[in-house]
Amino acid sequence: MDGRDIGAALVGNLHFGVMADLFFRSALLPTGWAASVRITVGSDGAFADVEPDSEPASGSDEHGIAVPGMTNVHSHAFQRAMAGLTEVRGPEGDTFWTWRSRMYDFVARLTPEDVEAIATQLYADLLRHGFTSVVEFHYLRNPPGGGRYDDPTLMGQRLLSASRAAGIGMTLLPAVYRASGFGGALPEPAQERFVADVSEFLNDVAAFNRATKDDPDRCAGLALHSLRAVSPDDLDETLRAYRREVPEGPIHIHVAEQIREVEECLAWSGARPVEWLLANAPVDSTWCLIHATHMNSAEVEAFAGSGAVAGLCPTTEANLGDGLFELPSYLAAKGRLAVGTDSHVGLSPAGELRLLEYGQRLTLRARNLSAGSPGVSTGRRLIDLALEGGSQASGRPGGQIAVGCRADLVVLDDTLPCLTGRQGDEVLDAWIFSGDDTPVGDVMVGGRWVVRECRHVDQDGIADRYRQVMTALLQ
Ligand code: NGQ
Ligand code: ZN
Repeated sequence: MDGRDIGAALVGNLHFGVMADLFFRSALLPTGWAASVRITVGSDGAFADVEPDSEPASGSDEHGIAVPGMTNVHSHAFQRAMAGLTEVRGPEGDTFWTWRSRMYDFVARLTPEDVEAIATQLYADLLRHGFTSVVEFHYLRNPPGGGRYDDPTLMGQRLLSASRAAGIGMTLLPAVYRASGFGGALPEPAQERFVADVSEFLNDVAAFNRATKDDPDRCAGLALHSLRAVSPDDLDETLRAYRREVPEGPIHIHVAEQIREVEECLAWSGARPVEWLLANAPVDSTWCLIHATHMNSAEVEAFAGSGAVAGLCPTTEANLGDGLFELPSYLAAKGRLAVGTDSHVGLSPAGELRLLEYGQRLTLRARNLSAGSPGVSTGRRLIDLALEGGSQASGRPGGQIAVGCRADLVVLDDTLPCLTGRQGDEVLDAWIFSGDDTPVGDVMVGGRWVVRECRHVDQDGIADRYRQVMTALLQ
């Protein structure tokens, strides 16, 4: 069953113009927690009506606790297939850079069919944990060894197909990748699968914009892989052309993830990566800076003031030995954030937010550091920030259960032990801080149920295909 079939099956049961008529014991609305909430979804897949203190309509579904669906702001889908395969110590000390060599070896074998099967399984798993959309930072562009596919956008089209099959919302960002180091150093042989001319990347953006034009659950944008992979001239040329076509489209870039990257940037330019980027690119609220781990206090202030979003990926950052984001000072400066699962060693919003807070607790030896003010729940604050920042960075407004927004929501099952007796924000704190079992019961994207009772609606078919692909890859 693909995404379209899921929708057709559902519309068939309801009267014309309404895709779903739902009732929740409680729901997190823009105004806060509300009880006895009746929600109608229009045939366009957007919320048509949200009524607190209501009675359930006769025949309408009754559910537990509704919270807005969250955007996963950073994904390289293919890396999911390597999770757990890079944890054996190598001959020298293992680092981000030795991991990257292993990743390049793995990438060398992947076909478009492999990537589609891996991405579909990943997206189904992300949905099961409560992400309703994903920003795919797409740089595995060319065939093994280099060259071009007949359709140079093939890999990106496969990612879009995977998102449709799983039923997850998507922002597809083709990533400009031109160089192997600061200042335009020639790419390494292993990077031939990623590189192309600036004009080719701009064609990718145009093609993905066309492919998603009539799809309210998908859109395209632009990524710049990193300041290591894009020289200042290429950056200027790309941004000028992109802005002519898409004045408000999202722009994402990896920045300042590793100390070595900071040192190389300083040696090249005299400035640190975040400092250089803010001084040399028009960073504003359409931008999302991925990781931004290593910042001094001036960079923290300037980044927060730009209105851009910090795309934080705590489980991958921990796995790769990156370091800790400057969270307290960034939040004090009113910085915006979102979370992503990046290499997919974690799959859940709760897992990312928990590690974000725990990293700070471990280093600062204190508690509830993200909450900001007395009386505020840590889980609520983190979820509010990630919903708002995720929606901003995705270029697809949402992250709210409100009339007119896409009907993306997550139903937490309050019959489970971990949520027993929890009220209001305690539900969110229990979701994040009570362990690994996910209380996500059902998930809706654009008005379609894609997860029911903890299972993806096409779980078995997706897993069969994934198993075939992985068995062949790993033999
Ligand atoms: C990536 N991943 O593009 O997959 C990168 C590693 C690089 C993360 N930065 C490659 N987590 O940065 O050169
Ligand atoms: Zn990344």
